[in-house]
Amino acid sequence: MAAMWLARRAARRLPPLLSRQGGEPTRPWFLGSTAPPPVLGSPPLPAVERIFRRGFCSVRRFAGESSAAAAADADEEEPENGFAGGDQAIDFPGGKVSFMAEMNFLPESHGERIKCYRVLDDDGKTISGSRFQEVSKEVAVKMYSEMVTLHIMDNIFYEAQRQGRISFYLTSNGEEAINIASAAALSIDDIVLPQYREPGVLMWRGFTLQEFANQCFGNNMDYGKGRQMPIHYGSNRLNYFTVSSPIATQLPHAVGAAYSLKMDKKDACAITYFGDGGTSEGDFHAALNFAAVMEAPVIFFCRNNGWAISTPTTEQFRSDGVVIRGQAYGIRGIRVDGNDALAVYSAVHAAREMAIAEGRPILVEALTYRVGHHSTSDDSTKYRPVDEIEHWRTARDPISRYRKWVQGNDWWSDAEESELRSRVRKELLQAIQVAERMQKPPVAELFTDVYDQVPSNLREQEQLLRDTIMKHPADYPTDVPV
Ligand SMILES: Cc1ncc(C[n+]2csc(CCOP(=O)(O)OP(=O)(O)O)c2C)c(N)n1
Repeated sequence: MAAMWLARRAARRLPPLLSRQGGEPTRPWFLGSTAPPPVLGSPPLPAVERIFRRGFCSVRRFAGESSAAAAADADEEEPENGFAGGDQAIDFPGGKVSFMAEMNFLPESHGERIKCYRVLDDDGKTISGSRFQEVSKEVAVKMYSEMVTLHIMDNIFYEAQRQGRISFYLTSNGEEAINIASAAALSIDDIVLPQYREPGVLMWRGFTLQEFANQCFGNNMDYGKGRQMPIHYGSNRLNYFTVSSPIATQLPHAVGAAYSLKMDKKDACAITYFGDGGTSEGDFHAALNFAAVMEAPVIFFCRNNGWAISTPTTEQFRSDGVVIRGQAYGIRGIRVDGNDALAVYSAVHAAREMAIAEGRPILVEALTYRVGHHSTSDDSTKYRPVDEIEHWRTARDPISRYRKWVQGNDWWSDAEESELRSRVRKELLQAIQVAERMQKPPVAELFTDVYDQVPSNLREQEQLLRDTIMKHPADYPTDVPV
């Protein structure tokens, strides 16, 4: 009976919506939209109207209502959603859903953009009323020192590439706070699955400048045995998966790693980093969905730096950034100022606690800007204005902003600053010299570590490579033992 009544009420509400006179419907068509509602029903009759008229009429026929009975209902008071009575919701698979009589489409946006959590203002002062995780002097100073170290390492390795000493490099310029502050909020037992612009996380965990240099020079001490391009760092010891250049492939892996931590009842989570460009990959969506339904303790950390090589975010997605998408998958999230070390630290600290204690994924979107070129293979001045880059490099620099706060607490001095900078520079130049002089892994290593027993086709390839090197020695590096 209730269903019949619902159908009758729905049918009765149709005429104003589909008015042939072209008058305004009585209710907003698109929730929250400022655009005028479309007027359906102006001649010629649009297909959608024909469908709805047919649909609603057939419901009335099914309900077996007479027009007299419908007319008798006409004066009844209407509730807000167009329905009255008890049966306004049905247990569909997935839960109870209420009905509405209006054909209201969900809006494409909420109008106002999701707010961004921030602790430090542009001058490095804590914003009044801001809530953040306390940091000890020791941690605060280590965070600052490592942000500076990362910046210097980037500049020196970048130069080394320009001098032809390494084949490739990619900086984290402008994203030092994201790197170091997020790492500082984690525990060493948390498993990191990086993209490629997060070497600071590894640095925080104790990867030495010499280890960074060994990887970039692909020498005998490189854990990847020289088989990868520079910047593909990884460390078993430090729970840091080897960098994955194919975008977003690390995200589903992170969900699996997090789920295994949960099964083992470990007091740890997984964290995976990715850029705004990575969110267009299918792996991003698969990973978020899996994490939500499996209740995996994983932190999805998106570095939304505005650019995916030359693709700006306006061409990447039309959603309000990335954090909003968490909701669609049933994942809690926060948008944070990625150039504010204290905000990043506090958000990741809280995310980690929730992920582990409640067994759930958390999405963190850090808003920032890629100050450097995408990599040494890129010239970003070809596709974005130089003054935009300069603005972010100077006025919005996360390092100087955080320094003001640390120095404002009397935890840092100008003398310490110059001592740090000259020490790190010296250590790096020394590390590069050592790495450069060290022998390269022998050719044979190219074919190991995948199969327990090297299969015959790979042995053939190895022989072919040796023969080719012997035949054309000038085309091959002399420092790789054949
Ligand atoms: C699956 C895949 N597609 C394309 C590429 C080429 N590629 C390398 S980096 C990059 C841009 C990634 O941008 P984003 O994820 O925003 O990270 P960012 O470089 O800005 O830190 C692309 C498209 C790739 N490495 N992997």
